[in-house]
Amino acid sequence: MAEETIFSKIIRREIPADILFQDELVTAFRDISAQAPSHILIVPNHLIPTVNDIKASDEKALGRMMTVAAKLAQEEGIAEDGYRLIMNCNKHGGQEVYHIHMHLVGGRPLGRMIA
Ligand code: DGP
Repeated sequence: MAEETIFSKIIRREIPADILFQDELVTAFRDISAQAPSHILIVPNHLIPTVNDIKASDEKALGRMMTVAAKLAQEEGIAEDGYRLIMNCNKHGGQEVYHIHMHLVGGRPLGRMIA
């Protein structure tokens, strides 16, 4: 059984966060250490520790994460200029919180990035 992270407490609204969207599958909230004018984390409500742990039964939540990313990009006013969606996995990927999350980052030019 994977251990819960701080994100489960945010999802259950046990600790404060700037939540922008929540439904039965996903929650989106502003990153506490924003790297750009818009920096939002979109997470499944149920715990999946890393991308390596994703199962077919998670596909509905993962699809909703993409739909919500597109909706929030529109609402943030960054859709036309563009933005980046990032999911870090494990140590080499720079993952710090072991509850999968998609970073939605935009509001400034981000430059080319592979690593
Ligand atoms: P990653 O390195 O991909 O695991 O990114 C984790 C992100 O989570 C990092 O950008 C900072 C953010 N974060 C960590 N703890 C909290 C928190 O308690 N609240 C919020 N809003 N964001 C957090």
